[in-house]
Amino acid sequence: MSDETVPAPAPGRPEQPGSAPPLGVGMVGYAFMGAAHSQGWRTVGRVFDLPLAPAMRAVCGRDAEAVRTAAGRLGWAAAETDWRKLVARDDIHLVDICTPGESHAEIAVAALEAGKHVLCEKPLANSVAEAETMAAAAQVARARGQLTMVGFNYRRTPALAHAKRMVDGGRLGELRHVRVSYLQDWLVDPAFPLAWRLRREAAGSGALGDLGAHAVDIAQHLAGSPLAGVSAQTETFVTERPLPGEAPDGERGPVTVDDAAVFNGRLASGALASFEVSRVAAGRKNALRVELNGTRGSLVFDLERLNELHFHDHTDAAQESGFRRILVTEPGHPYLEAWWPPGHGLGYEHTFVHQARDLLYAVATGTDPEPSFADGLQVQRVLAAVEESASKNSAYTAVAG
Ligand code: SOE
Repeated sequence: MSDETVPAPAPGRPEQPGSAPPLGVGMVGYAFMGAAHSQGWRTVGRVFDLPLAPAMRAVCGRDAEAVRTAAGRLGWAAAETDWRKLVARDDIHLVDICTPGESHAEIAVAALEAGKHVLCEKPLANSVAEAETMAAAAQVARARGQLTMVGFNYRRTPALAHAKRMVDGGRLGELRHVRVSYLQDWLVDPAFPLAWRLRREAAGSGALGDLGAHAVDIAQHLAGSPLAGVSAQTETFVTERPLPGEAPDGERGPVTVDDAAVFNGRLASGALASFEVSRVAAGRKNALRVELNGTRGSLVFDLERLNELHFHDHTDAAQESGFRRILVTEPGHPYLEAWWPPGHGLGYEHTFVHQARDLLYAVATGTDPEPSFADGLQVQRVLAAVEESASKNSAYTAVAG
């Protein structure tokens, strides 16, 4: 790997749009998640009143030309080709990790040791051991005032943030069921190449870590209770795929992660929880669906209609009760004060703006952002339990006949 710092080709935005003091941000990785996080950093100071102004100082990637182009396109002032150099820069106070899971632990620990705050994309790591190392480093760094956060961005959809308020406010009563599915279909085609997300050494797991991590986080977050145990099945339907750069009928390699996982479990609170995650669910594009049923009511959310919540108030008269749609676009709904007039919805990218906002406030006030590395470690333990259960088939009873 060469070691280069190159200025971004296009002049970036002014570092401080307002009077808030700057917080230097450096990002490692610039593909899909890097672009999404960049959008958050670029926009947050233009929308929210902030105690700290993020200054997008440098983005890092191995390919000098590609990272330089990405820096210009995404709004970073400079490009680095060695993450160790980025992490060591005095003008960078927060490191945002958007690389595949295989490098999360090494970069995060180095950044924490260098005195930086760290935001890390989900899943926190590729294994429980790595996540434990990261959480331990975060705890040591916390004593020095450094903060850590995991990029479970869906907590920051206004509708799910509002759902959390409703659950905490008792509108659902005691939760009985938590039901989460997260379905995509980009792997239905067997000719889709063997990208890094399909290799265990790079991604840790498949739909489980990619989508299941979100599903588990949102279930536990909304319910305010961790999973106590799980029983699981996983499946890899397409076991070989063309190597990247090969023709669809060219050389193939083994898929070493799951295409889908189904699991159920019990929360510590006693609620029953069920999960289904898949990247081969034809027709489902980014369908994160959540349903909560409690003693006083139910809530339903679908990321493909992300400005809506459906609420059934079970205390209504039976003759008039039923699910009603709440359009989460109104004053008083989470994050909405900064955006458009009532009724004008938000999208996927806004969750990254909200994530940046919440992290900047946490840094400014010295409070722990959520979800922390400790929360990310706990999700990692759930994912490991799912894999262990699936591999043992222990709670699987074959149907007689
Ligand atoms: C890919 O399946 C993916 O980009 C996930 O990695 C993200 O976390 C999710 O938000 C959308 O889908």
